[in-house]
Amino acid sequence: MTTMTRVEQAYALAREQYAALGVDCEAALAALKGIAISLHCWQGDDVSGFEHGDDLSGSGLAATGNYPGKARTADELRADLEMAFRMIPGAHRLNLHSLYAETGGKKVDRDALSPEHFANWLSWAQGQGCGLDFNPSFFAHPKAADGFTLAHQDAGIRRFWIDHGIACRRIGAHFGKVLGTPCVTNVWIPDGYKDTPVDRLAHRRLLKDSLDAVFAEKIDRAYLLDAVEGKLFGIGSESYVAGSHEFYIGYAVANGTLLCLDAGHFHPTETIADKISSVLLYVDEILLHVSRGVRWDSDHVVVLSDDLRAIAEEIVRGGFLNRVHIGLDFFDASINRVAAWAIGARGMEKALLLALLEPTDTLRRYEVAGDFTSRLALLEELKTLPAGAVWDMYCLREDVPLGMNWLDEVKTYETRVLTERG
Ligand code: RNT
Ligand code: ZN
Repeated sequence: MTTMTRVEQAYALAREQYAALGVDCEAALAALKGIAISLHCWQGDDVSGFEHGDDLSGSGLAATGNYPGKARTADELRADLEMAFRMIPGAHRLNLHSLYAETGGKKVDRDALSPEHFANWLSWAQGQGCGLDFNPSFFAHPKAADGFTLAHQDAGIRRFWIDHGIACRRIGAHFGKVLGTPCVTNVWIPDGYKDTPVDRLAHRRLLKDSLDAVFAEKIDRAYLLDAVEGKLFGIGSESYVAGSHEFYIGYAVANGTLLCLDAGHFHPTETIADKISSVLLYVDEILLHVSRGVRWDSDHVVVLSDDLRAIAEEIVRGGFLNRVHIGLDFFDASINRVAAWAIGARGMEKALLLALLEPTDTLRRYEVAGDFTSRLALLEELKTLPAGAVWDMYCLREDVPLGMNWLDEVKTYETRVLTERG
């Protein structure tokens, strides 16, 4: 039997099995094809960027591992991204950080960045047919060395970072306008204290004012969607982070920005899945940074965990697919970086597929009727239905390697391209 026949036959059987529960596999696949995941550029080079300036110390972030072959230039990073995109079914987006500017060897400080420094990225995105998302980079810079940026006590330092934020919104808007799809531009800052502060309010006041200055310019939402990302703690900011979750919930509600929920930014047993239906009662849209914390905000590669499934279920069950922007945020330097992108993005896609294959109406009916026995029994039954056959069919149709074949291609790429980088 050829692989194609096997996949088609398995899919036909799976389709019947799902249909018996009232689930339409074709509708699920059509919905999945419409979901774009924003692939984060920073997995490709351990959040290094091309400024060749400061490292991540003071940012609260850490990429651990020394797997060979990390991208050293924008061309290498783009080649790696193209390779990763070929392993992921569907049409997706790229999420860029301002650190990845190409300034042609000229030193251009962050407050002076403009669309011209991202011209290669933009024409690459046009060629790939992918949308772009963007992030100002408030770290890995001498003016962020003491751990404060927008909430710094020093007005001059705040001004520098405000100007960076303003510059990045204009770059994002330019991307959105040229590509015809709004650019989600996300503000995350590291600002915080290692040890217990006395004044928890002062920096938050400063941050609020700085954000107001960053967002003062009105920009059409058809081009730019502003998002703000909170955090519980970072390395070196264990006791206090000015931009906490509550701070940004308030800010997003009061100012009409998107709220970004990063799966690694809460207490270790706290999941973001349960937050989605709450915050979407008060903000129009949200951004997710899908990540996997292991004991801390470790940014491990996303896998098909219960947490990930719960996130996808909440998006699908709530009918929120058009209000939730899904971005990935992890950086593992201990494994092949292209494979890391592929594993994480494919995991996210699989979680969405599983959620789309759920007979939610039936489950809801049980719930409303108080028949929790049937609800639990059906949820358990669903776990062993042949979703893998539906996934294989999706990969086949999207012309992506089936099963583990994608890894063979990535390994070949590693031998031919990555190990050559020395
Ligand atoms: C840091 C935040 C932030 C970064 C990226 C690089 O804790 O999650 O989103 O990971 O901007
Ligand atoms: Zn994040």
